[in-house]
Amino acid sequence: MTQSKPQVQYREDYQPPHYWIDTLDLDIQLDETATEVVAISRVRRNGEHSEPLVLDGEQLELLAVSVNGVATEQYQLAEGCLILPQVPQEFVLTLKTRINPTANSALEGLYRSGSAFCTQCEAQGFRGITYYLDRPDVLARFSTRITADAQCYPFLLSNGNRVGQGQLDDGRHWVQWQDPFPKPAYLFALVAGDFDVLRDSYTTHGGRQVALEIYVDKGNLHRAGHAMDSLKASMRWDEQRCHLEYDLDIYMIVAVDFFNMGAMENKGLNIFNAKFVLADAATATDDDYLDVERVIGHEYFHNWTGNRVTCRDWFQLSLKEGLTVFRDQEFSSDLGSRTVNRIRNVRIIRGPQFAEDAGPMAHPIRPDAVIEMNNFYTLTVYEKGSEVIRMLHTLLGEQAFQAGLALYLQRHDGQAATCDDFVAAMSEASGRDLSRFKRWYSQSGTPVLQVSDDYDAEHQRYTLSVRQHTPPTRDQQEKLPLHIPLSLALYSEQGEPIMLMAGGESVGPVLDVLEAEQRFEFEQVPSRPVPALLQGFSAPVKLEYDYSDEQLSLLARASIDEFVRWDAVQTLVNQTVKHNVELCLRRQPAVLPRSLVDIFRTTLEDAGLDRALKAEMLTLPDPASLLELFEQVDITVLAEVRRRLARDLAEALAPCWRQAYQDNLTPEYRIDHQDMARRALKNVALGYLALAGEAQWVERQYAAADNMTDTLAAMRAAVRAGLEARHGMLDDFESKWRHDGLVLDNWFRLQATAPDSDTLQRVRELMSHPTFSLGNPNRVRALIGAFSQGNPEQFHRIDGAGYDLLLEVLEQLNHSNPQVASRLLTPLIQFARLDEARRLLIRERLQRLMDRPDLARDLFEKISKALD
Ligand code: B3K
Ligand code: ZN
Repeated sequence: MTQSKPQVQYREDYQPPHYWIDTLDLDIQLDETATEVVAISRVRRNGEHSEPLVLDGEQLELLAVSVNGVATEQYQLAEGCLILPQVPQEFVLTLKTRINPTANSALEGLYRSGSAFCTQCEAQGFRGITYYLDRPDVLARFSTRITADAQCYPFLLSNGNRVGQGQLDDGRHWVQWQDPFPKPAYLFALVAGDFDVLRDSYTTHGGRQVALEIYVDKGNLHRAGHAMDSLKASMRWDEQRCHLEYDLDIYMIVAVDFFNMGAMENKGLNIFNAKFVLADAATATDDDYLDVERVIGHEYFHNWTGNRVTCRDWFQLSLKEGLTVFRDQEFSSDLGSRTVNRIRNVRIIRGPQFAEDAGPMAHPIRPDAVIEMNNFYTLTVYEKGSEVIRMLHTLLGEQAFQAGLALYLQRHDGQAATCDDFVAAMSEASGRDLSRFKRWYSQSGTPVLQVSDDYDAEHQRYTLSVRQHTPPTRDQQEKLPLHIPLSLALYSEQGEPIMLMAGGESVGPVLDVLEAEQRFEFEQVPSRPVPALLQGFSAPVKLEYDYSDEQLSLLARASIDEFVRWDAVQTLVNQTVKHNVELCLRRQPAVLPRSLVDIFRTTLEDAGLDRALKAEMLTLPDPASLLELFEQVDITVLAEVRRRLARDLAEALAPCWRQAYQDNLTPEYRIDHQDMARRALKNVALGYLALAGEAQWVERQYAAADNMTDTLAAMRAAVRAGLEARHGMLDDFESKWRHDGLVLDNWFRLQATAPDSDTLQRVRELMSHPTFSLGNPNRVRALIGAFSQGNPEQFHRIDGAGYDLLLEVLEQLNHSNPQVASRLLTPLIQFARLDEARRLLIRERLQRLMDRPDLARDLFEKISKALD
């Protein structure tokens, strides 16, 4: 909660700390409402100066201060800090503070999750536990002694190794932890509670025996197996692909119900949102299984990219996050389908990440100015950050990339590094000049790549003209040309690949686009080719090339690269949607291009295609990415056009959908790629059958389903198509799963995203459901987040009632959990593509929030930019 005007911090202003802290010994006496923390730091002046020691601290009750064992009153308390004006060169500082974990609804620092205690310290939560130099470039060796009631809290966990424990006379017990690796405070963790524990072990390549422990709520042990398998797979993958091994004797994961985001990579003690740990056939979908694997991998990979080498300051966040997302994407791709993984990641960039670039929060992957750091855990820093790493991988190749990664980790092990350090290591290991490439770190916005071509039949010469520009963003008007890897293939009109020849020799597929305008010439091209541009989405840009329907059909059918096939279908759908929106505005009937129907049919009939890929090819782009095709559009028209197109495809291909459905039934539930792919395709077919009005398939599947994937797919099909049967299914589901919040989140989500005109009213009713609580971020995201971000049509109602609902929720969360509020705000600030009438409605509501005297920093930062 802010009282004074929120301050902007600038990347350029970075200064090394005035003091170092080498060790921190914590003694934490846990109590639900009055936890006492004794923090003993060895402090050392950094260089010659007479600056005071300024420690960060929030919501703390200071009980005692001593320097070298002598109590002192030579200190001042100011907003958010404790100042010690005159301190020795080196000394021991002892602080005693008191905190109230039960009152902590923001879920940052030390808080209660159900009946357990847990922590979340990234980015700046540690200052809610004690006064400290809460910045990532101060690395200390931590030891932690936790004392708590033995009956309520039999497990007392922290980072590192357990080095002592004991029982006290008053029914309390204690455990002492020691972490041998120096770390910044944001990686500190503590958990106390009663759990079931799944235990296993892993022997590293180098022979270290590592105890693996997963802590879950009592009764959930049978849902932890997949997380354990995923952890072992992650450890193996990092050894095999990156030659990186684990470095402690124990690795713990704790699943909690109250968590602001997905999970946290605290050293040796990951804390997870239970959503990304628990999975069994009865309660988890195929996608949930993949998500658990991905997030377990992500947090594990942070042990090297994040923990052993951390960030110098928070502006460098993408140094660990972009790189670790790239690593988890590679992990998922090596274990499953590379193409399907790529498609899913690209959908995120083209939809919500591009929307972020177009909105008031546009920022480079390494931001320049921040008010509230939690606002910068964004799709840009994470997902676009990962695209930047992927481009490096594309430019360098696997071998040089791995050499660069190894050099970076070896050079900066135990340090807090910068993005420049990373690029320098990549450049040195590969010998490549990456100076222009570095602009990807400093420039915000979505670059546009305009490509045109020319074929000279007489000389068999093919020329590509490439122009790049990045439209101005709110934070940055001037943009410079970037180094863009443009992956290209050429096909003959018969669909045969044409070898790329330039300067008399065969050349690779990746063109280095470096200038605002550039031409690339290819020789010995026997006929006018069809170009497959930006293969694999080789750069996070918007591509503009005037493809004909015939060219796209050819690529969709014949490209050797599976991603290109998917992308061609998407482009064809995008072009159809754009055209139909124009027709609709002119009050003319929509069209269903023959080429699109044919491509859908040949895709379904292609026996050689992976079924999971087919499922992706036959899925229409989501509304968010369609929105990005327009400068401005009436969202109702867009939703109507999309729905109409889906219905037309459903009807035009009804026999094919029936066939695909029947061909892909799985006799029993198995979690392997083949069966998951079958279910994915079958359930896409089911969605179309429902739209074609064939309710019997949906009802039959719901009744017979023995797994959550099929159950939810049937419900989703019924809800999306507005089938009468949806009511019975939803009621039945609720009565079966009322006791399980995580499962019931699917039920909230489905209803919140229903196309029905009374959805808003339904969402209001669901807010009074016994399992719903504004205090639990998972519930809030499942109901309010799904409605406002996953149901653009109903959320953006022209009467403004959708906005009012979100506003009410935000006003409450502004007090209790600003971080969650700030994430929910997204659809209200991303109005760039909306029509004038809706923008006005939104602005008026934003202004109401802005006028609040108690507006949290998190919301202030975004709203002030949006209204600017
Ligand atoms: N590093 C954490 C995210 C922390 C978010 C703080 N608001 C999880 C992750 O990216 O792995
Ligand atoms: Zn991360």
